[in-house]
Amino acid sequence: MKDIFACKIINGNAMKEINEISTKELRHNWTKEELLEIYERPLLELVYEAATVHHTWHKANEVQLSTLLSVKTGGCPEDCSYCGQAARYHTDIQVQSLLSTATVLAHARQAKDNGASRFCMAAAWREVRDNRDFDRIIEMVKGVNEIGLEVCCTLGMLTEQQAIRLKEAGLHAYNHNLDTSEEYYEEIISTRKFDQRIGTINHARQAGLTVCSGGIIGLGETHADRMAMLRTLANMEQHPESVPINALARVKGTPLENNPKVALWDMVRMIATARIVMPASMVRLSAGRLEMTETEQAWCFMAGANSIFTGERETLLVTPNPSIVDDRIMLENLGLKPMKRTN
Ligand code: SAM
Ligand code: DTB
Ligand code: SF4
Repeated sequence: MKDIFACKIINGNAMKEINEISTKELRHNWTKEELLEIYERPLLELVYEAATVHHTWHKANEVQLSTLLSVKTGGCPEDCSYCGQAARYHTDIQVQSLLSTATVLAHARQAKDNGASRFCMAAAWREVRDNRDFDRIIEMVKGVNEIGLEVCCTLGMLTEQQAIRLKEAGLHAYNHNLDTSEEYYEEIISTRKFDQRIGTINHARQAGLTVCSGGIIGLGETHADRMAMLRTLANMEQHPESVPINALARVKGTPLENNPKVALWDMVRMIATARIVMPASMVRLSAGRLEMTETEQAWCFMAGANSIFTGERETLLVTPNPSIVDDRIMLENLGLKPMKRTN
């Protein structure tokens, strides 16, 4: 009896400690050591803590459904070694110039009918140019906003003026991933610098857009690189409102096509750490879901992921993604429901 009582007190104290962690204010001064210590905790302890933080800050039975559409595909001048859309690699993708506004809006309506609350338009551009294509993107942003979806764009580098134009058209979020750590960056991309990524994120912020920024694991980086990337995000003056965590989608013809598949527990640890250090943000389980079972994805939701890309096209940009039917079944099985718009 005495032992059981003692055990209860110990559990009570442990719970109190976790609750203190999870109700603390947002922090912006994480050290690499702290992040690595979190990431390397015993797995179940880590997931338990991340789940506690998740439950404290969010409705843990809700998942944001975001539909991704590639509005301009392939032919990109950059050399991102993971990307199937870089013109210099010989991949099997179908190059597609900028879609018409009508086509994009038809996809957006379909996405809304399928229960999505967010619509993300992606272009294989190095940067936005002030030309007619950008005028068309502005039209698309207006149209998607009128349909009643939270609009996100990912168009490459951006000036503050361009970000302001997007904001005025009704854009909600700008996606610009760090992709990897500052230290590992030049191993993966040589045609731009890590600082330029930060510059674009700052331009989006200054224009009043929300920021969606995360990265990819499985590029050959170390665990310390992963934590360095998360630290850059977590120590921003304002945390990105959404943090996509992608497992490398291995595209034939790219320099990383033969990289090993990302281990599930690495994905779980990455999501859990992101959840703990940026508790108020949406953490998106992004590329890599098709190679995961429902059970494996459930671990990611348990670890604090609360957003996915889904849609009737069954693709991300150029690689496959689970079907909307399979996703519905999964959400049903896990007792998760689609989140309503956040704004
Ligand atoms: N061209 C723009 C840019 O790079 O910012 C926007 C589109 S780009 C495809 C958006 C993001 O998708 C990249 O920053 C990267 O994080 C992710 N991505 C691209 N290819 C990927 C792959 N093969 N596996 C996982 N994530 C990938
Ligand atoms: C993000 O973080 N992941 C998405 C979205 N933002 C643009 C893209 C994933 C791409 C996966 C590989 C492909 O289909 O090209
Ligand atoms: Fe171009 Fe973006 Fe792909 Fe890099 S990630 S090659 S910038 S489309």
